[in-house]
Amino acid sequence: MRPANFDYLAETVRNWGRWGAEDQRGTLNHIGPETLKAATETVLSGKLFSLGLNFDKDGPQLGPGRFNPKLYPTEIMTPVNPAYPNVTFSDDVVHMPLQAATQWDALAHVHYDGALYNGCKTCDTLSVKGASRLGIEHLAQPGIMSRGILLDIARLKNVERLPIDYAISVDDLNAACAAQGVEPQTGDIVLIRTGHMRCFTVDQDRPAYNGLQPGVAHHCAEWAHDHSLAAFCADNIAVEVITAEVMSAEIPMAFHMLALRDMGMPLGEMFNLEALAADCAADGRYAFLLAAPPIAFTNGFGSPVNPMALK
Ligand code: UVW
Repeated sequence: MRPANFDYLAETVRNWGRWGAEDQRGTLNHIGPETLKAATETVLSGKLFSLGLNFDKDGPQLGPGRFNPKLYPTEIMTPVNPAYPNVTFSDDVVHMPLQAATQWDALAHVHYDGALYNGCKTCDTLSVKGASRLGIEHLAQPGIMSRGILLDIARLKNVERLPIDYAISVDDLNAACAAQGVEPQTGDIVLIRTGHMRCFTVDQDRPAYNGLQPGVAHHCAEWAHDHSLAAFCADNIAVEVITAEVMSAEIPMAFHMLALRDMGMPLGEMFNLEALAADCAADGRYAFLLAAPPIAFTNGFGSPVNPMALK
């Protein structure tokens, strides 16, 4: 069976054609010059937070499909000019999935019923060459920057981390906005803190981090649509709640499908929100300037990112 109300939600949130038949940036179109100018007004303290995990062999992946990055130096202390061997350079190569750690999902990342965002047919779009449309390069030009708002659901519930089967509801999102003093605005990028990141960063328990996990329920897509959000990110692997039920439904990972395929809304995953959340709790300010530019891997289904929040 399809998840509850799935077809109604899909029709309600679908943005196909809204920004033209050729559009490949989806809800990032909600970010205009006025949004960006207003976003800079949230910068008051000059405190900067990196929300990215390190990319290395000790990353969050379990393999074999998605594995942790392998770094190979290809030049080590090679003289720039053999005449002066005491002046050298070093280079390296990295072998890694674009989904290895903190990442953006491109709009081509998921589909159902033969179509991707904006009605792009999968048979015309997806191949061994990657995504001929909706690849990550379209989100990278001119990049992703906007006002970010943190909704710390773990703090709202007074826990360090949400239970692994916790499905964040629209009521939770509204309650977090009220408790944390933020009102979602057009073009905002919402960051959801579940606390699940601590399975990896504190417990170093990769199977637990990759396993069942708290996150948003699929009907939160309508909330994102109603608020004209630009993107949705979280500290877990999948943004959405991952339970046996979510994975065994006829449309598994329904929030992914509604967000990426119907809305054209990029998803940011494995954002490390711990330090930012502590600072927001300390000063009571949950809005900031967020810069999270993907790398323009042409035809790519995703991109690593080192998001930065400036308060
Ligand atoms: C899938 O692979 C479907 O999801 P994620 O974006 O969480 O990696």
